[in-house]
Amino acid sequence: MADESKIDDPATRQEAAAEVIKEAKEAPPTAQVDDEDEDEAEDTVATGSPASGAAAKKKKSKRKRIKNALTGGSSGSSEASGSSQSDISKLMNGLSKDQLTELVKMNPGLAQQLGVGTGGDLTMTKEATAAMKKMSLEEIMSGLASSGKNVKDMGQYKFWATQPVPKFGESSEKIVEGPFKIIEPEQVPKDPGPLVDGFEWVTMDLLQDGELEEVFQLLSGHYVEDDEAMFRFNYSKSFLKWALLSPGWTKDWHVGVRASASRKLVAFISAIPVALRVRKKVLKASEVNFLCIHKKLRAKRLAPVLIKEITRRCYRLGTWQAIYTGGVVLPKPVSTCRYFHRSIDWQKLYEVGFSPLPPNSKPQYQVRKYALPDHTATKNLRAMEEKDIDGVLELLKSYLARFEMAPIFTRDEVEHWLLYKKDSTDEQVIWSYVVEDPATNKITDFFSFYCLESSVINNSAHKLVRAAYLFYYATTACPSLTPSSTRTDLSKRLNELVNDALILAKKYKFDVFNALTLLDNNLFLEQQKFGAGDGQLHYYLYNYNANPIAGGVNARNQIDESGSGIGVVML
Ligand code: MYA
Repeated sequence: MADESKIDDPATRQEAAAEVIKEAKEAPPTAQVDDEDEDEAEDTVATGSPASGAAAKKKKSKRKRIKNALTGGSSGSSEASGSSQSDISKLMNGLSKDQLTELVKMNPGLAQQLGVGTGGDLTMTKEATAAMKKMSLEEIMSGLASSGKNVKDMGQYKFWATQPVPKFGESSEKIVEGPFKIIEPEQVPKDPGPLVDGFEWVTMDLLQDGELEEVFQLLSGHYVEDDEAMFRFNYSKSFLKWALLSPGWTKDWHVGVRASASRKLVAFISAIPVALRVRKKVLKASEVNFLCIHKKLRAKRLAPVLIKEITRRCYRLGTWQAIYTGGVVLPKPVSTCRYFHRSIDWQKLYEVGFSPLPPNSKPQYQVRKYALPDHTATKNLRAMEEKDIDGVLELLKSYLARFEMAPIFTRDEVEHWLLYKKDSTDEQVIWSYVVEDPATNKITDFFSFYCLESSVINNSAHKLVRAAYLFYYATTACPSLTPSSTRTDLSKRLNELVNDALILAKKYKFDVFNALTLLDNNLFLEQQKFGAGDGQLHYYLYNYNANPIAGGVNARNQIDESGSGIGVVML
């Protein structure tokens, strides 16, 4: 799944940093800036009266902003990492040198973690940078220092500690990759586990419009929101059909929970099959997505029950591994990517609170900065057609072979995932374009993006943000496909293609264009004016122990020039 992310706002982080310093001055020297206990204490206060509740909420959100300033991101990652080394690198990234100096003076514990003295000027930046460079890929990718004292204890992951997934704190030595456990088919229970009284398992039939509508309604009211609850993903019904009825799909993997009396759908989880290559091995795996529980049923340990049920159903069909993504830190990511956002309609993004106005700028400067031409520039670029399926498949297969983890697409999957059929009654979800060489009729390049809208919560002027997400692309202009091609050639070509993708996204009325630090995206993100987001996406494998894979960000959570090993784009 995607994670709700918006443009990271350095000004807000600077402002929050100032608050951190103010609070640090007022607090005893050993006080930690914020932690879950404090949040919980505030929750209790918030139940007092509506007025005190609002005040407490405001305070909580202020604290959260401070926490975000320190951790540089989602509460999910900070929840698990406390003030780990990786948080510190984000902190350094977010604060000015003066602020950092002052903060370190106020917090000797932090100084110790940074490996610097508490007095005077922060001439430690170089040393701290060097220390960060020494961090293992594992530490960087998981966004956690696995041996750091602030890592959430594995014992606190009551459910995940029992599952065949890697654990935090385990040795970061290179391991021989493979399944955690081999399950005999006869060991797999034939029936679902029990649910609490009043609820029952259902298998959703998404070919029935009524049932599709129910899943849509559940997700549109209760699915992923950003940390400040400003936006919530709004996967359309066409999108859900595209995402969940892909080649090889089975109804059995569309699992719901209904309230027995009202028949209301209150929870959902899904899986689709995927042939996933992790380095040299190809796994017959499932992609688990759209885990969602009605807001009123949260924190009742229903999620582990749903996860166990989808696992049982995958096992029953001989699928022993899975891939899933999320914005929350769980044991233990195989990779971590960062979101980047390219404004298309800057004015609207500003009005809904997605994009900040940078200090010393004016709205009209921002609008001008993100202006795009009306027409694409790449020669022989056109919308993908049915006749292109084989050419795209061949190109994509060779291109994805360069990444450490990538799907192995079939012809049917290329058709399903990439080709928009004009005669379809569904609204368009996927936009794909190819470049055909007129001399050879070969497909030399292609790119695609999909549409995922987000509801804007509590905004009277705008109800939706229409976002394009960069999906798969490939080009022959890369060294492994064309030996005479250099990395500079690849970068140049990708910049041309992505610039055209932006122009097309503007033509189709998208407000923003999102991409992660995966594939070769790092070669164009900055040049194409993508701004760093406040969201991360962690990649996880179930029942498969793999060495970490670079996610395109370094220890400072900034673009890593050496690129990413991730070649899987999840919805
Ligand atoms: S990611 C999208 C997740 N959905 C949302 O964020 C929508 C909004 N939120 C909700 O609906 C709920 O908050 C959810 C949790 C359902 C997320 N992935 O029931 P609880 C653990 C995995 O009391 P709730 C996506 O769809 C948490 O650490 N585990 O909590 C991919 C704790 O365990 P532990 C998660 O808040 C899904 C336990 O759940 C997640 O009411 C991949 C608490 O349960 C999460 N995103 O509900 C699923 N969030 O005690 C795994 C919390 O150990 C698939 N938790 O810390 C694994 C592969 C299975 C197939 C294998 C086949 C071989």
